[in-house]
Amino acid sequence: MSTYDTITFEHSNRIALVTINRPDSLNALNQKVMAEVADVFARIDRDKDIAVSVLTGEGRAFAAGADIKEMQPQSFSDMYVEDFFGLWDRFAACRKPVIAAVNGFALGGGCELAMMCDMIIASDKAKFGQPEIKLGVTPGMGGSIRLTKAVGKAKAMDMVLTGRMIDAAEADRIGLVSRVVEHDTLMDTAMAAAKEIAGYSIPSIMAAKEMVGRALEVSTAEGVKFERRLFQGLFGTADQREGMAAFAQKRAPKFRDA
Ligand code: CO8
Repeated sequence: MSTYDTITFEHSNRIALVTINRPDSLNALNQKVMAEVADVFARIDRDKDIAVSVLTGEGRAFAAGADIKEMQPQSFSDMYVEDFFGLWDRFAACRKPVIAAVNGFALGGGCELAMMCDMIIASDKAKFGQPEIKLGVTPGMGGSIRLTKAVGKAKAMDMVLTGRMIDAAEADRIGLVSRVVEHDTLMDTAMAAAKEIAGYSIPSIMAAKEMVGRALEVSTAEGVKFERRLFQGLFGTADQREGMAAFAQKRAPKFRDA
């Protein structure tokens, strides 16, 4: 059951589905959306019955960016002292994987939100862009960092400096998205990927997210060490013994998230 105004939240079979629900403004990300997304993902993080989430948008956008009308009158001190966008860090800190099912426009903060997710599955109608330069500003929710890490300097500079939109095929070609699928199959594909992940052991799912995320932050040597410690740590779980025993006995594993 949803208890939110700007998003909907449901979960079953270890999968949460969160939908940004301001279709009239193309799911523009205002303060309330940010607070509600941060709140629901803190719940998801704590909920032992949820392994993975899918995040999508209602209507023809995933999110067309931060809410320009809400931002327009803000001053430097409003933005800086109040840390106007700070709660998005809480979403990015969710320790369980999030699949972005990008159903349409993912622009500005919307593209940045998709890039905070762990996989991006895009409709063939999706459009990505960092058009902030057209508004006299720049990306502000991690876009300059995450986009550059995802697609390299040449494409990131092109998108950030010109503000041009790219289609799903180009996003796929440059490595911005995990998969592109026909629009009508988007949610089925995203939910099927989530179902596959949800069938695994939560400790290994969380460790996998943590180590791949760390790969973007540290040197190869540090990352390899970090991966090894987490890998070794999983040998303290019953699910490691069960997973490997099930393979040897040619049966499906019964994971207990322990
Ligand atoms: N903010 C507020 N309202 C929006 C936004 C937005 N980002 N995007 C669309 N809307 C509203 C429109 O104003 C319109 O409202 P109304 O019906 O009341 O006039 C409604 O949504 C429908 O939009 P359009 O009529 O413009 O629809 P079109 O199909 O003609 O155009 C576009 C679709 C191309 C997506 C167009 O709406 C557009 O260019 N939107 C703005 C995209 C943009 O510039 N995004 C970047 C915003 S800045 C940003 O994200 C900064 C991020 C870093 C800070 C962190 C923030 C959390």
